[in-house]
Amino acid sequence: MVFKHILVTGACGQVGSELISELSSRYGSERIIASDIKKCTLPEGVRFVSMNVLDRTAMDAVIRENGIDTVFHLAAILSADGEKNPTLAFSVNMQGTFNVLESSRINSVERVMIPSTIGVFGPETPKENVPVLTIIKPRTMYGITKYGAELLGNYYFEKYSLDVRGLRYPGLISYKTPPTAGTTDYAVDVFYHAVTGKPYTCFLRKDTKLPMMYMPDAIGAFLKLSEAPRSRLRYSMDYNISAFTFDPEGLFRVIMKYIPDLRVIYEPDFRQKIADSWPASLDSIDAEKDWEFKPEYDLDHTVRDMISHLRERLQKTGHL
Ligand code: AKB
Repeated sequence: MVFKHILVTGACGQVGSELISELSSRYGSERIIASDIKKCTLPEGVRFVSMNVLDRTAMDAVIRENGIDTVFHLAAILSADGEKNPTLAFSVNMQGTFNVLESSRINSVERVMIPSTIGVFGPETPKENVPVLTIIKPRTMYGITKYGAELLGNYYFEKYSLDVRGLRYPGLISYKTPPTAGTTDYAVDVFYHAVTGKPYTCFLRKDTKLPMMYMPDAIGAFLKLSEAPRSRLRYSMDYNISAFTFDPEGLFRVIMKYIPDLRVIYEPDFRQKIADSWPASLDSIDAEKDWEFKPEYDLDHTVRDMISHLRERLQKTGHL
């Protein structure tokens, strides 16, 4: 399938900003409309529309007037911010997703892509090698609403044949747009500290194992799923994917191979409870079988790439 007119919600976030670059080089920037509540820097030729996903009237107009056939719905409140403001998380993640699905159905959108998360799992979920179908009893507002979004997506596929697809992201490591609102963000923050020679205070315990992935693999996987023949997909919204697992101590050890003077202290805060309710590793076998998911970056390669890109960026902007 060739996507003709693509709408991306949450385009300025950690995933959105990198997805937009890849979409515009693959399909052409003129095919893409980036939407968010605040404008950000976008690749040349990508049009920005200021849109709140809670504004259904505005969403209908953007989709209809631009002949949108594909929506990448990334607008969401992440786990840590969701615990600070559960009401906002409920509105954006549930009502926002419902608006996208309903507007897509009414306006004949062909495909809707929605990322889910390891946040849908809870303390009763097995800790290791979690399969797609398992015990799911999230305890955070983020997890509850993202699981609700998974169920909604499945419902729209079964009831209305709207081609909705999604995958459960692990923690994502990236250097282009710093994340600010999640529980796995320590695994990004620490690089900024390491590269600039500042000590790092880690908000998780040193033995907190979580599944993780480098951003190029996360974007590659999302696009691969979006392009896969529907007939090969056994699931709609809930493919598990992950590249590797580590705890803070393990990550810092690898960083110290390249930056030996990194100093870390541990001061776990409210995010520890969130992380403790999530699994340590996922089983990606269904994604591998159905749409050939195959991450390229292992942890060492991720760390080397992060350090060199961050150094380059901070030097360019005069921060190093
Ligand atoms: C978060 O920490 O909230 C996100 C996630 C795992 O979905 N990065």
